[in-house]
Amino acid sequence: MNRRIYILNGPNLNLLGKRQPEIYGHDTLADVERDCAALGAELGLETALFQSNHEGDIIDRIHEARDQAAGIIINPAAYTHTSVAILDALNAFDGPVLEVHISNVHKRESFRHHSYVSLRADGVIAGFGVQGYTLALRRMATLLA
Ligand code: DHK
Repeated sequence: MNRRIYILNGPNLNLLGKRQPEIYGHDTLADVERDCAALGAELGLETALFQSNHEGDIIDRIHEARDQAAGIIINPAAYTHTSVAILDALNAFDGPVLEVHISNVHKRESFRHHSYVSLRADGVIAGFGVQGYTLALRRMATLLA
């Protein structure tokens, strides 16, 4: 069985560690990639992390996941709150989908309180910092067991 997990990240997350560290922390996306790969090895999961600032690129990765990945962990960043197209793409993926937000979006501006992706996600993590990615990976291992 395919044990590959796609970890997809939306706009501005390439600046993780440099951008508003008081909100998003000091760890970089490379740190997240390394931590997820290490935990994935323990859990018997192969991780593949992608980031794009472009909605269509994220949709293309979700389409690719249909036959390349067993599950998707996604932080759509600002597209969380705007993208019906990403929701539609996730609805065309059969495996588990877990939604991650580094910050506690519910403690922030009201426009961050609504998520299109939550209509598809099997679970949501918000406000756990970058630790949310590894927590989601642990949950993914349980869902795929
Ligand atoms: C990241 C972003 O870039 C924001 O647009 C979201 C999310 C929250 C996060 O907390 O990871 O509103």
